[in-house]
Amino acid sequence: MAELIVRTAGESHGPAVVALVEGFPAGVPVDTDRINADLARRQGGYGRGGRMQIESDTVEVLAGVRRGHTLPGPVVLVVRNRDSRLEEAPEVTRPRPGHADLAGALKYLDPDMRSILERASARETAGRVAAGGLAKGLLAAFGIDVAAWVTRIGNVTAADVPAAVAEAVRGRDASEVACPDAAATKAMMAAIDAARDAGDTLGGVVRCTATGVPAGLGSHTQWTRKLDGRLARAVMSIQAIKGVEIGLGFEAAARPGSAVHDAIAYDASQAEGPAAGFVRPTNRAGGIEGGISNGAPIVLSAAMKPIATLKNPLPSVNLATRQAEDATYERSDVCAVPAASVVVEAVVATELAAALVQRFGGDSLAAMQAACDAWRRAARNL
Ligand code: EPS
Repeated sequence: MAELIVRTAGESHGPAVVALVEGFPAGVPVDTDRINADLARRQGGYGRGGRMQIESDTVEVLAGVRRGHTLPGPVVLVVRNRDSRLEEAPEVTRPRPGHADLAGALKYLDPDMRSILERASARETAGRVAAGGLAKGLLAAFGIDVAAWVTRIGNVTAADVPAAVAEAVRGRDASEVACPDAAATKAMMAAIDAARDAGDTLGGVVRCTATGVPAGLGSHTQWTRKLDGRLARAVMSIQAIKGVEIGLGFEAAARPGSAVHDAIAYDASQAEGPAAGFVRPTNRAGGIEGGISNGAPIVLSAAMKPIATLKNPLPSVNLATRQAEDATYERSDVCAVPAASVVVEAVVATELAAALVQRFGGDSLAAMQAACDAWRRAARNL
């Protein structure tokens, strides 16, 4: 069975971050301008630190693309690091609480945690965003669009987010913190300034929506194939993400069933749509029931913890002496939630592309589209 898999390689201060994309269908248009626009968005956001002044991320295609379209073979995408100084970077012996430092040192029995943090760093997500850009090209051919934005930073929550995705995206793109609510944007920036002044960091919440997803992605037949499980795993694997909710998420636990589940209606005018005319006046399930997409937009939220590198560090222990010392401080970001929103978008796009390949076969875009069209015709006559 066709399987789309994305792997990355590369250290934060090594020569490059690389993404290897296997099982991607042939004949999909590759828009490097669009990938570069996502890479630029990932670098931005109020609260980023000095590193992003150095980098200027752009994608290089090393394999798997000819004349602007994917070949059947694997695709290799490269994002070079300007701040490449892995050999010279100093040893790190005072682990930062909340970072991979200590757990990694104990696992690999290496007291120089440089060997851990370089790969644990969120720099790796440049590779996942590049691969996500490729996946977005496949999704676009099926009318699927994925968009994410920030709904919370620290204790500031967006109150006024437009229901229409295109409008929310316009608001997001005008905001310094990728939040569609202009008033909340100002308060979020003030909260980031206050955290910076205190030598502290801030986390937040990202909301992601995928529209146009046809019913039938994922499967109830095996836990490994459930779409919600796959999305949750992909999003939870992003650096610093500590919670993922689909649809109502934790709120569903507090409500009676009648206020959680989405009533079903039929609207013949939407027979060509992603649910073949079966519509829902509400979408509290977030577009997934029984591990299968139901044709409604997929909606998920992700909670990001504050960055673990603190200018005003927490107590730690020097591994070389076993003496109590403050944790290491290295140049870092105060808040990277806007960047994380771009990464969430990318991994959701990748996971949906993988589910689409599993559903409609992965040899070529044309074959997948023919299979999808055949399913749409049959679903209308269900
Ligand atoms: C990171 C520390 C900072 C961030 C980095 C993640 O890098 P540096 O140590 O070079 O200042 O800027 O994020 C990126 C480089 C990126 O591209 O997102 C960390 O410790 O995780």
